Amino acid sequence: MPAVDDEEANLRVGPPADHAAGLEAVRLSLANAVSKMGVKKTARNLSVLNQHDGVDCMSCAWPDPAGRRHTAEFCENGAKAVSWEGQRDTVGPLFFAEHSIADLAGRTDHWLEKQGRLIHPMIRRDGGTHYEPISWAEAFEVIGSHLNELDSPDEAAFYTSGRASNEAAFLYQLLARAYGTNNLPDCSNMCHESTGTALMRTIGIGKGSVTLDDLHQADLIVVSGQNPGTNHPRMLTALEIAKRDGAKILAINPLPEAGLIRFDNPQRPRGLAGRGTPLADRLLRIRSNGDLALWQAIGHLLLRRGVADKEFIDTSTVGFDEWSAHVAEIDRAQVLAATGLTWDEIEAAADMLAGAERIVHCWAMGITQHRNAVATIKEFVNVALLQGMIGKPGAGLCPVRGHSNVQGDRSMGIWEKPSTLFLDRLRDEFGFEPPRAHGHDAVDTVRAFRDGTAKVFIALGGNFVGAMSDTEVTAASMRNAALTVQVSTKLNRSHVEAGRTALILPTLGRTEQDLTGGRVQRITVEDSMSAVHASRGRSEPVGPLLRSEIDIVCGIAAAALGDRYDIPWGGFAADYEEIRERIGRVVPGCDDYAAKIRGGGFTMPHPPRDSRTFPTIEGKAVFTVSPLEVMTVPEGRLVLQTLRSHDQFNTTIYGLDDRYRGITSGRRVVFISAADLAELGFTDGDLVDLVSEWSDGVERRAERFRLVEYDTPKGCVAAYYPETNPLVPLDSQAEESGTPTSKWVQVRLERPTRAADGPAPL
Ligand SMILES: Nc1nc2c(c(=O)[nH]1)N[C@H]1C(S)=C(S)[C@@H](COP(=O)(O)OP(=O)(O)OC[C@H]3O[C@@H](n4cnc5c(=O)[nH]c(N)nc54)[C@H](O)[C@@H]3O)O[C@H]1N2
Ligand SMILES: Nc1nc2c(c(=O)[nH]1)N[C@H]1C(S)=C(S)[C@@H](COP(=O)(O)OP(=O)(O)OC[C@H]3O[C@@H](n4cnc5c(=O)[nH]c(N)nc54)[C@H](O)[C@@H]3O)O[C@H]1N2
Ligand SMILES: [Mo]
Repeated sequence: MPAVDDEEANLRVGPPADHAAGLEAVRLSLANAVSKMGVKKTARNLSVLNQHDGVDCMSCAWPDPAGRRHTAEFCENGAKAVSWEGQRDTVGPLFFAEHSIADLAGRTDHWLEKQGRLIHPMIRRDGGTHYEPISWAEAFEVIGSHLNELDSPDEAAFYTSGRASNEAAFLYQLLARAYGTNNLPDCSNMCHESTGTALMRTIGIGKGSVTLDDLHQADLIVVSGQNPGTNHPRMLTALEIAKRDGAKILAINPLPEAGLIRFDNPQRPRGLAGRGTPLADRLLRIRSNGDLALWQAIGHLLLRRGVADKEFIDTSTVGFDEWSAHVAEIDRAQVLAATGLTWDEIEAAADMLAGAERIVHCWAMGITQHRNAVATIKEFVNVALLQGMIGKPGAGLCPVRGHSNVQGDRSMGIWEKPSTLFLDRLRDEFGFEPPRAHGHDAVDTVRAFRDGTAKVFIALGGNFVGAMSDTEVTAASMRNAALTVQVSTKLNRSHVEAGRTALILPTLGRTEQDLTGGRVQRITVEDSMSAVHASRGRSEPVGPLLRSEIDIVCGIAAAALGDRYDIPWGGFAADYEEIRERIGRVVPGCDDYAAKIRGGGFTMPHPPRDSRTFPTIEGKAVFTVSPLEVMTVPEGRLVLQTLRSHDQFNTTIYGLDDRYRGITSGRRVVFISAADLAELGFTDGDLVDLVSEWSDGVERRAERFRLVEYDTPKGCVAAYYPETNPLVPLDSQAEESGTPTSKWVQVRLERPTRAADGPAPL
């Protein structure tokens, strides 16, 4: 029996939870940590998590409180991330001798990662069936010679996942640009790219404008398209603090996510006992992609009620007249069709905004991964500008980032579209002329390998094949590469769907002590609210051959560039302070970086937040007009959103449960409304294939999912990623930002084509 079906054999479905966290979460996180790491390592790792001079939790980018911290300043899912990294099992040469790549390719993502930590550099030589051990020196030579044989530097791509430290990211972009390309795709391209695009245009900087204090002081917090109970559990503490001071919460989500309803804070005695604090005062159960229409309607209603911060609009913005003329003419029927809400519900939401003085708008993937995501975010901005909610205490825009250092990586220059200012400063510091042409983002990278115009793929972390859309196309494009290099901690899909020559380079995790160059090294990270600080791992590395990401980047750079420029790669690896000195001279907003880090960290400047100055072309904040378009699907078709369970970190599957949604021991489920079940002639428990439909006529199929009757709006279904990534067409992208539309895939349901004992899908 194949691995996939085995894993799903015990799938059970129960009622969803009505609140998040609590005692159960503490019990589960500790039991899990001890089983993975043992008692001593658990104590060592968890006691320093998110503490001053401790380890920055790598589970998400939520900020740490400024003053006094709890002794347990982490959440259930942070503890899972730490245990997963700290796992004692290892995957070395013996494992790879036993398992051919073809064998590994037949395993699930869960199985692959569960095998343990990678501890030896490995190579699949051209034509080989297995990975074989290789020395670090030869691995670097292989990379150097491949890079130096390319016809153009643009035939290489340098991918980054958002866990890389600022130091590693800074050197990595330096390597790519000194080598000669801006092909620096990253996980942001699949994540908050739409946010960056919308905010750059409207407020002049692609980052959120709030601090944690602002959240605590807000009197209304809007949470759109986000499931904080699972993905940013420590945000619930901030919501609870704000609520205690009288704040209201407006949540907008197709699903009644447990963490939006009630929070049972495990860090407080009351939380341990009861069912905690009710969170959302109003939960708008919006249809997928209804948000643009909703925010235009809210803008319309606020204007009609005369709500406007006239002084702010006059002094600090442009475009108000055009925007207000546009939303004055709202088509109610269109809004109701798009949102699936009643007009009364929308009025009630507008009342909440009209009655508030300090509003924070939060959002995540439910907003950014849609075709019109950029327009939707611009609409939040319009409403925030109308009410003057930027650059004042207790108010602002709060895109909630995913990976723990995804924002820092961007600050450090991981971007395929770098600014002229950044490149000029890089040139002045290092004395070479960086390439100016924009590079490939994630989707363009797949296209380039598919079409053979790119040949060498290097990944600083992540799981490009597992995380990207259109899995079959992405996997085939990577198999087309002459060389793929994965700097990784654990085995994943990208190691088995790899180039003709393929390298796996094992690296230290953030919880591990980094003694590169014979000294205790720290790295630095930036959180979702632009606070930058150091992190230092404490536990002993799982193997003696592991190298830090920084050391690996320097090794690649030395092999590829030799002494082409006067860049002291060896010196950087020996002392990370040297890297921080350079960051301070190159990265805008990071003056005296090394000194500030030694002093405990700092918050990056943000002109709109700090002084209501807007570095846009107009020199002011910009109201923008977006046509209202209602996205629909034909009769008998459904809109699929692909999301995370409570037991995964992106493509890393910790376990097969989704406690808050009532799922145990399985992941191949589709959440669907009773009305759709009835209309389409299915019942709860039926097995179906999901078939996505796209204008290219290609049939994309994900097989054998169990239907789960669930409280989701009619026409809108949900299933987990990455299992559903084969359904997202490569060309289905957000306008302007290029993000794959992971929250909007048109599908139909079919009775399974494959018998239970047929060959398994991936
Ligand atoms: N434990 C854990 N933590 C994580 C991660 C993880 O996988 N596990 N991933 C990290 C990363 S990289 C990221 S980016 C974040 C992701 O954090 P989230 O954005 O919370 O992640 P998703 O699971 O994709 O959830 C999307 C939410 O948007 C809702 N939604 C879907 N479509 C729409 C829509 O059209 N409109 C509205 N209003 N809502 C919609 C869904 O119902 C769901 O609640 O979390 C980070 N933190
Ligand atoms: N359908 C669908 N697709 C999506 C999404 C979705 O909601 N739906 N979400 C998208 C989003 S928001 C994101 S951010 C991307 C995520 O895309 P990625 O960031 O590429 O993927 P991850 O699953 O986070 O990467 C997991 C791998 O990272 C490696 N790793 C872990 N820790 C470290 C470390 O410290 N150093 C190094 N070098 N490697 C490490 C391990 O080998 C592990 O297997 O996926 C995107 N894809
Ligand atoms: Mo993300």
